[in-house]
Amino acid sequence: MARILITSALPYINGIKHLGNLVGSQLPADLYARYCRARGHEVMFICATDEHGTPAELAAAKADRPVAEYCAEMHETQAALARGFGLSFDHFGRSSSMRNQALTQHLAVKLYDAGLIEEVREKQVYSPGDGRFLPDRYIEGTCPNCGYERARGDQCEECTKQLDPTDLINPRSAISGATDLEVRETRHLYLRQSKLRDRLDRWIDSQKGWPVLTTSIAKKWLHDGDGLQDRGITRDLDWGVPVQFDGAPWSGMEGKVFYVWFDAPIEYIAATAEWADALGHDEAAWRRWWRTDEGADDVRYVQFMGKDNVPFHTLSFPATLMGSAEPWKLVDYIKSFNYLNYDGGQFSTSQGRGVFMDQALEILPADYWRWWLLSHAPENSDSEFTWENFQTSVNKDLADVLGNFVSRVTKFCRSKFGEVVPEGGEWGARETQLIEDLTQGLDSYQTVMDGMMVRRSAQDLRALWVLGNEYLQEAAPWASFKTAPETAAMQIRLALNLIRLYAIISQPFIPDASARMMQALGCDDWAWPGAAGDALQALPPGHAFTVPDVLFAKITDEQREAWQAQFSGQRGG
Ligand code: B3M
Ligand code: ZN
Repeated sequence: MARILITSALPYINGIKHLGNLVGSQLPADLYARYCRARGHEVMFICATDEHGTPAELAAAKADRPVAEYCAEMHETQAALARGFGLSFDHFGRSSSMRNQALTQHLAVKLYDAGLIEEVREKQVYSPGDGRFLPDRYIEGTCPNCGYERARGDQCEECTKQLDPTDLINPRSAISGATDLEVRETRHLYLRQSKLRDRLDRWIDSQKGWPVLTTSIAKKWLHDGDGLQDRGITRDLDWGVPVQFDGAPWSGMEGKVFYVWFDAPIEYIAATAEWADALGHDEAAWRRWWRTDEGADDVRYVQFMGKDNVPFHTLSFPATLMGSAEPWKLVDYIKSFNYLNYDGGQFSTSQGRGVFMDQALEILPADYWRWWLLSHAPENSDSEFTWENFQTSVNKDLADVLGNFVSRVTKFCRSKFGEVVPEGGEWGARETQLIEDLTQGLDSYQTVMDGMMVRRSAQDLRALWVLGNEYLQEAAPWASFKTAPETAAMQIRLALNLIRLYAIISQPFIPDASARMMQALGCDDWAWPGAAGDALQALPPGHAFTVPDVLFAKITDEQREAWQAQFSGQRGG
């Protein structure tokens, strides 16, 4: 049994997330967390809302609400949607928590003590029309790297380059559109990341088996020059972690807060402390996950995120932790994702394009979405959601393959043997063959799940479902029942046990359906199968079950067309 710390990138507070966001971090992280728990590991699965910075300010202003209230409400909304999707966080925290404030300020002091923070007089964009300094995200313009015309002052969404606002070509205010921007002088704290370049470089080199997507982005920022420039970690904003506080080694920083990307990853740690607080545990309870001097040296730490977040997790956050000279646990493996597109274009929060988490759950239960999203996760390249593809995959995989197996087996048993597991004789040659195939299939499934190969895992799981259908087709208990009812009984006993095995191994993908299968089987022994042959003996003859309601309803052409039309434009309301 291992101890596994899992964090998902923190969703911004600025609105309900779309399915592209979901599949880029929270959902695959949940898949892995559920799997690790099912395998008997001790898991700490952490997520939180990322509540600071200009995204929060802008969204609150747009909603005409005080930012603190806006964040509190939107946090509850996002937490409810996370529950709706079955995301099994041990804690869903808030980066605006006092825990995060204290830890962010603490780490800043440690970095200062280590000579890694300096005060810099810098010139910053001021908008006379808006009457304020414009933080990075309030400035839009053309990316100097790729020419994308709607790049923001902190990062180009198109090419992932981290930017400074003054890099932008033709900059304009994102608040008012004003182009009469001036540059004025102000003071900020800078993190001297460049001093850590060699250490980071060696650390990244020492990581074994990271996905190419992760290391290539990290290496690019280390070696293409400007990824590891010293960066300002403070901003002229009201909402955020205050830079001036009791015991701060600097002065005159009133009215400034830490940059959102400085405090957001620290919230991974702080949210674990929030978890301990919520459960009334002591400090040691969370520190054993994060302090290598207090037990975290045997923790395996895995992060999930979209590719645009990789530079912050491979460079900036490790720089914060290493630079503090305190024994914080660093990430062991970063699983990163490309983008999911929507029906010939991009999902877009600002343009309300695509399907959002709340809308998805209004249409269909979470498992339908979980299955499609995970089995089409944008791992090796971008992938695309289309309604046709969604319909096909739900109808074929979930309804025809898994759902149909469960329904045929339970109904046949009820009609011939009643709602109890029948006895029958010993396994024959066909059953032995099936057990061999299941053993191989399970082995492969576990290997790819361990390796977080999300699509491959879905394929392997589906292949295991297919084995059951093939078996049923060939064994044909409805035929054997006529001539050899004992054989039919044995076949159905195996098949009922196979439903249990499917429930257990499918649970990381489709937890609700799995729970319903187990409930119908009257079983709460979720032990992960060791040897397939043993697992198929778990439900003994005479064990009572019930026939479950339809597990997965097929999506009709009419439904598909209606949804296609409903989601073709911008999100209403
Ligand atoms: N909120 C960006 C995003 O949602 C950011 C992630 C923070 S992870 C510490 O893509
Ligand atoms: Zn760009």
